Amino acid sequence: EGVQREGTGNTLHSGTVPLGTTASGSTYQLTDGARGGHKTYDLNGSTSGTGTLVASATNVFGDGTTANRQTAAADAHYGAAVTWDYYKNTFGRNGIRNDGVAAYSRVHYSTNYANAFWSDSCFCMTYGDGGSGFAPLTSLDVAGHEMTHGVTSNTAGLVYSGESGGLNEATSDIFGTLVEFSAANASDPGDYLIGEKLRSTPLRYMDKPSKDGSSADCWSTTLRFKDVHYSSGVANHFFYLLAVGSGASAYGNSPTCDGSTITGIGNAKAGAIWYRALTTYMTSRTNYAGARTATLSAAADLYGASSVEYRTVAAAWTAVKVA
Ligand code: ASN
Ligand code: ZN
Ligand code: CA
Repeated sequence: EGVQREGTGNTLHSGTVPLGTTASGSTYQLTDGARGGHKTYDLNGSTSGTGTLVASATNVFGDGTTANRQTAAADAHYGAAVTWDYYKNTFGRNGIRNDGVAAYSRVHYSTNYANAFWSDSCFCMTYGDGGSGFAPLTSLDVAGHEMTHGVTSNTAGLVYSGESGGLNEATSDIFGTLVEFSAANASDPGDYLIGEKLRSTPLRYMDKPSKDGSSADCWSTTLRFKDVHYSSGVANHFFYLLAVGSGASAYGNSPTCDGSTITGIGNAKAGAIWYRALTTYMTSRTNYAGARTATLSAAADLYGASSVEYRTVAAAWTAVKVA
């Protein structure tokens, strides 16, 4: 029910953006009929259920500050839309399960909650308001990161521990970053940092993951014992080298682990290789050695086994010590 409309969101992280809304009676609701019916709910501090579907009399949501409780909803609704469009326009993927059905988003989870998470059981994303130095967790890269956990669950199914867990996390950082780039604007121009809009320092750095103090830049036999958010570093570093290359650039400085030099092939090709590897070759138990094989197979399919793209995949894995 209701008529599809284009509303406006005054977001915290992405400026003023269009939102897919639905007119119902005398109000407008955050229901995006153009993208699988994606809805955004306000939990109002609860940690269960769906709370209230976000509605406005004016078809304008939020004021760009946290003083207005619809601002976080506008960010989340926009993040879901950009992520939907990225997967649809880039890979022809129709939603997280590729079945045309949208997940839903929940904002204002709990109190002072400085995290966000995807859940397969509700098929939904949830965002905390942050607090103590943390902004609401509704930036585009985090939205793309969380929804990508759903894509991974429904494709390779990478187990969330050990090396496969690190690859699962890296897959979310990679596509969260590509989602952010896909909607680059003055408020959020695109970078290889995760969560740079949330606090004074980013959560993670893809160019040199060890800048966070915990993540690994290079593969080792003990990598599998690290938390998945840190063992992801090696694959994030691989992806940065593949897309951008080694050495100083506008986006960072990415020394290789073996002193080699890599010339990047760009985000579009690097993303296509990772997506094909994830959806065609990786399985629930793929480890780093398996990720090398999977991405090489994907690169061979897409560009040929004697292509510069194939050789750069091999060189970038070797550069992070995945032989
Ligand atoms: N935000 C975190 C993540 O998506 C939540 C978690 O630890 N799973 O990785
Ligand atoms: Zn994650
Ligand atoms: Ca970012």
